[in-house]
Amino acid sequence: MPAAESAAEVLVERDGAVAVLTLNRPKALNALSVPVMKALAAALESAETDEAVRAIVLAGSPRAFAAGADIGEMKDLAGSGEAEAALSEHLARWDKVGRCPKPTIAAVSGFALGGGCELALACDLIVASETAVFGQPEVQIGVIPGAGGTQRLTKAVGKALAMDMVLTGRRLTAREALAAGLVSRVVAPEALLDEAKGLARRIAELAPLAVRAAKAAAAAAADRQLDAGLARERGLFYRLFDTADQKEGMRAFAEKRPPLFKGK
Ligand code: DAK
Repeated sequence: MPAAESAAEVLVERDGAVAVLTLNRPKALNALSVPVMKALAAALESAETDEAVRAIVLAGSPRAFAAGADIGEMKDLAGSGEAEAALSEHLARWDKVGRCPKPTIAAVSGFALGGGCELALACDLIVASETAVFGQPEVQIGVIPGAGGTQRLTKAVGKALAMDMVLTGRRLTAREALAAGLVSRVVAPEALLDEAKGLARRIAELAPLAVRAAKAAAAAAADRQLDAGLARERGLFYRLFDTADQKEGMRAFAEKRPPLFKGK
């Protein structure tokens, strides 16, 4: 991988053994559209296969790590069949992050909502800026988290807080996320990238095979029964595309008005 390479949607920077992948769609708060996730998957793959890369930092912009999957791309999907056909390849790219064998660190500043929160949760560690805001607001637009939020969030913060978040869309500040065990460090906004890179460099200096084994072993504890939970979540997510409330919720967002849900 070249030392510095910039694609439109994801910027790739190499700093020694650390690859920094930066989501770069700031005007849409890094909404995770198909092109963004394709670019991220490609950048991740290249960092994974590059033997000189020992740790990966995933970052966003100051205002948003990512405000979720792109609602515009989903809002008119006619039903569960169409949603699954249209989204499964796109959404499988979230899984790539969770399955990456190298240590991954999310550097979160600003909004990490919906699929953005799930992307951060799929990383091994989250370092947050004091401005970070975490949430799973999908229920406010007629769906549920579909990229692991109901599973990984519950494992990270426990049932009570996870239920509060997924049932109401409650957001956590960086300090609340630290107290809840969702993130491991909170730093000033200007220190975020240095902190994440420093952490990545520290990991990159250690014995690579031991690091990989440590990650695999810790993941086995954290991810116990994850696959069954993910499959259940995914099935429920797609089924919601058969409802009028999903259309109403997403269209209302696009039209910048409050949704009117009817339970249909
Ligand atoms: N999608 C598309 N555009 C978005 C967006 C999103 N998620 N979030 C923000 N934007 C766009 C806005 O439309 C706006 O565009 P313009 O109007 O300027 O063209 C621009 O970003 C700035 O946003 P706002 O004007 O809304 O900025 P505010 O500061 O007023 O509000 C906000 C910021 C983050 C509170 C607000 O934008 C917001 O509520 N955004 C939506 C958050 C949300 O609901 N996220 C969850 C989306 S659903 C799956 C994988 C993934 C997923 C599902 C399944 N599988 C593996 C099966 C994920 C689903 C989701 O993430």
